[in-house]
Amino acid sequence: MQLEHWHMKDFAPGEGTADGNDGWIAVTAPGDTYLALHAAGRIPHPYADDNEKACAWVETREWWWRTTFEMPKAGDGERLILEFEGLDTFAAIWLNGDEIAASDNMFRAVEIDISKLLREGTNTLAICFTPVSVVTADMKPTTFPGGAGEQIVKSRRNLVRKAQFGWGWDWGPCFPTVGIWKAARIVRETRAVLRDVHFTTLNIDGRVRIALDVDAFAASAPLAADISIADPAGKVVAHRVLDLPRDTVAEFTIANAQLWWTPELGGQPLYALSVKLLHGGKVVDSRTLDVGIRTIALDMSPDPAEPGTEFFRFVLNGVPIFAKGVNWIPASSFVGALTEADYAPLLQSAADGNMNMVRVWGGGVYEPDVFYALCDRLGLLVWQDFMFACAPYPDSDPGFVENVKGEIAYQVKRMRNHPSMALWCGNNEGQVIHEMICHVLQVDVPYEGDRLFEGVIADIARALDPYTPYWPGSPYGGKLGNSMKVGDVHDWTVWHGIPPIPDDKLIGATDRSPEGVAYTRYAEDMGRFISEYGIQASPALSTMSRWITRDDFALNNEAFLNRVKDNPKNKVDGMILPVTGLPETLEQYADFTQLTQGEGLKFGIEHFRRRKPHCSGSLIWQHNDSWPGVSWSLVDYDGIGKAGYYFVKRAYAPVLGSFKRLDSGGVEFWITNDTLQPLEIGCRLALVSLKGGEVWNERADARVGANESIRVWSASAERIGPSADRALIARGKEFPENRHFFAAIKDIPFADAAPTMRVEKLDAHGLKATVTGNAYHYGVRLTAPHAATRYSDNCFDLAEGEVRTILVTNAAVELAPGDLTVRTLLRHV
Ligand code: BMA
Repeated sequence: MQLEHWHMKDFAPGEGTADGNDGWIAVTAPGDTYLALHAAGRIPHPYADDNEKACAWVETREWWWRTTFEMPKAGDGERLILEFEGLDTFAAIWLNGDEIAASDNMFRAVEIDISKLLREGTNTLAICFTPVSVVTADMKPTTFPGGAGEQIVKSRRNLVRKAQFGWGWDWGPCFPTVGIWKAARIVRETRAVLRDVHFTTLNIDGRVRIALDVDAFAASAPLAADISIADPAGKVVAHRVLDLPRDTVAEFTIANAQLWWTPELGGQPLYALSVKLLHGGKVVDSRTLDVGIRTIALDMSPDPAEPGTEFFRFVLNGVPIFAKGVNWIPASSFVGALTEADYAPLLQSAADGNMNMVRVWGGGVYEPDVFYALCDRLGLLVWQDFMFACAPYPDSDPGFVENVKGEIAYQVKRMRNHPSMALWCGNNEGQVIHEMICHVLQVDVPYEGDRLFEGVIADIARALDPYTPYWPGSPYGGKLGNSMKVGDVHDWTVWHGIPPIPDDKLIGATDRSPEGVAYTRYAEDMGRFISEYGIQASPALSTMSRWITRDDFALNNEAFLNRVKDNPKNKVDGMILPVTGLPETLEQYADFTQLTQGEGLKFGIEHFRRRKPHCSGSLIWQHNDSWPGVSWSLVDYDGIGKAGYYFVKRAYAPVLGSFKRLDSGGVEFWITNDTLQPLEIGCRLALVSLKGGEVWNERADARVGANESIRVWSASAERIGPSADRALIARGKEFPENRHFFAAIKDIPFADAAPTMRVEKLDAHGLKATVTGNAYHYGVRLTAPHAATRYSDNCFDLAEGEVRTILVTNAAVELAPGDLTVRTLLRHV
């Protein structure tokens, strides 16, 4: 029985009680206190205007949630288990006036046997949530060396097993949630239950293993497990009955196993694993799981072509891959209210963007089962951080460590069966911030957290899931934790101005000058795997204006600056100044920041992919938003892809054709082939004048091996005669068209005119737009007024006479041809 309908009420800390009928507000579980308050008219919408301040009182109150239910008592051989998948966070659980259990970790499930506690008739269940600040008030703080980093370890968040972003981050507001954020239910169990089913692929010849954990709490007859596996067409390909408790493990070899791949390498066939627990021949419990047959490994062998370095590359079914993806943050501050309808389009946009990996970042939450199931279906590998970020953690406090142990075991067991699961990672940026602080302070002390990330957590992850690699942190490797020679890199030279670490040494100091943060500095990054890098851009103006109701909303005023959480709030200026120049209006701000993000990420991705296999991964910071703010996201809170999303989609194509500028002024053209098919490339390189016409055009032929990146063409500066009004264009049927300019975007004389567009209706939810270039158009953007509209491509360049067909769909809204407009993004200052 699901316990969905609850009521909640707030009190001064220590004064709450579940009695009385006044002032209780309806709330659902899973759900969220802030949104329930808003629905009841107690607070304005937390995301609108500067209501963050108006909601600050919520975290200071004690919250009670209560519900009533009726449930027949446990019969012979039965028990009733009250199950909470997640309570946020310091919760005392009361049943019929008695406190029966307590919980202090949002990331652990709570299970209580209530068989003997139930009443005939109505039972009252109540949960008291104590404010976090009350609990942490007496705790000894844990800080970085010298007390550094106080501002990032706010509200003693690191002492509490609760989503760390709740107290605000450099992309999100401060809304520390409280309440029942995951499912709550009572389960009637009979005789015996399946506590866990663990599926593993042992090898790619189809050898798989299923291990069961059974709790036979009142067995009175023989127990058995009926295990079967059906292939994607539904045909049973493996079947066995295990005698329990003697046999708990079954191994099968699936004939002609269809392997699970990322999309550029193959399909995502899912097999249906079914386990039935039999007591005296009767089914008492069962599980069905979608599983995939695949192996995953992390290759960290020496890279002979770059002496002194090690690879950091994922190996899927024996094939080294280049990870193309994004970092994922919680899709709302109010995570308890998210559903599949929120996850599906966001993950689909990652898959549509030619991505094959998503990193679940450690400052958020372990995502719900549906998130990983979607990744399984879409072929998105998951780099899973454990939920620790940018802080030291009290790793010598036995109570804290015990709590973490329970959390890790629960979460690894919950997520390990997914074929998408590619890496367990200790935390986000704990070690690297510590090492940088030690470097600056010239001290040498161990990181508080090492005992967790090198010890406790590593041991549990390896024991419970020996077939998925474990990595202690992100970034990690080398003396300063952000080495280009070993491990993964967070590249924040661009945007934050943090110096790169080419040789286990910091080069220079933080430099936020336009030259210091220029996106061309990605070319200095010789790292193995770039697991974070990014550039901020405005969300669509429609997204901003939906949440900013003030009449005076304008560029850089208070209403606007509330949306910017990074500091200083004008950090973007240094990025865009040399690219597009500074904006004078909100409209220009949106265009300029979006184009700079797009150009910068395109530049970075192309550089990292050309370096394959020495670099084997690019994960952009960040895919999504938790609220309608200004951030590094590619897709804004309303689900609208920024220009950067489309730049990234093209640059992440399985086969990439990209230009590399040489110091000599010459240019090379490279093909990066991430597929397993060797390619015979026959492409055209054209030097065009942006005023019209071609200067020259030639054919380049090349053979590019499977999974290979090579230079296929080059031209000297003399041949090109680089100037602002020229562009090199590459066209070939194997890769998305690409181009190279010879001046900053702001200095290039692009046509102001929009291309011609013809729109046909395909069906109720689909349009086909044909756009034709009248000149060289830069950043052609198609727009429909509805939030979740999808475009097969957008924000692209179109040369004179060139014709492009774009499919426009919206699953929820009927589209009419007149809905679609076209313009070019860039407006000169
Ligand atoms: C990294 C991330 C986040 C942060 C981002 C942008 O540090 O791990 O903590 O939001 O960069 O600054």
